Amino acid sequence: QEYTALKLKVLEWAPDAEAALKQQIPEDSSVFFVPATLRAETIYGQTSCFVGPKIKYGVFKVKNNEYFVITDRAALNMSYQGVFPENGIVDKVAEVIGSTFVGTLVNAPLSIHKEVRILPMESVLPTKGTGVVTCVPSDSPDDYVATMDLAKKADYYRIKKEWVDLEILPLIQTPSYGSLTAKFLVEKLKISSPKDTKQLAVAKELAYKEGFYQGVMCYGEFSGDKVEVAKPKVKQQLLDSWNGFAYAEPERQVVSRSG
Ligand code: ZZB
Repeated sequence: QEYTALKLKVLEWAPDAEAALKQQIPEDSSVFFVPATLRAETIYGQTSCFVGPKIKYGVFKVKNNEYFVITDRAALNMSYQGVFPENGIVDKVAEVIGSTFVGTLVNAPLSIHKEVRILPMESVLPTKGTGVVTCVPSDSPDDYVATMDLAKKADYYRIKKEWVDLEILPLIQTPSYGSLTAKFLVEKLKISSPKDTKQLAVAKELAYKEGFYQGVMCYGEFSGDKVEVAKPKVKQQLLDSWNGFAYAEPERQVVSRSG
């Protein structure tokens, strides 16, 4: 799988995260949450960024003053893809449980919503991508349902409702599902909870197919282009502006020598 990794720069830490990290990270450094996506063309619609609340993340020093928040396994994979100065070697400066980050404000590159919050999502897999997932509720059924659930139970999740109240704008027009594919499919398949994983997997598959083969961009610089055409262009823009980089997942997992 070749993903596009995005760099979401921390603008303001949640208090717990600040307390956990202030000893380890110099004040003038840039720290990035780094979600991996297969759908670069949807990043205009980022409304938040998810971490698994129980997942263990590392804060890795990438180069002078630049740090990434990702899982250990993603860091190790990246270390063989030219992300760190030395092949196979990573410099972990801190270890933090996902829930600690909730409420942190980050910059979402190219998004309509420039500043978004780190929020918890139970279904984030520690074994896939970077363990960080950017939230695009217009086109990802998982993200749409997670967002609705967070808004409904803001107190339970200990988040502010306004962190999930960002407007969901149409990015991609499709013949079968209109321009808000995720909402359409979630309602059509009567999915009411993030726990409805079977139906969510069906919705995701349908959304991928329709978006890729039939979708036409209705927002952004490549408005009017088919998704197939816009996807590599958005990806290239992200690479050129250093807001993203290619991240490949090995077919067989790399195992660290110590573990
Ligand atoms: C933005 C986005 C916009 C995504 C969309 C999807 C869609 P895959 O491999 O087929 O499941 N993702 C990435 N890492 C994780 C993880 N560790 N745990 C859970 N979800 C993860 O697809 C990869 C996609 O799953 C990624 O692309 C990411 O969400 C999420 F409009 O990023 B995506 C129809 C899907 N639409």
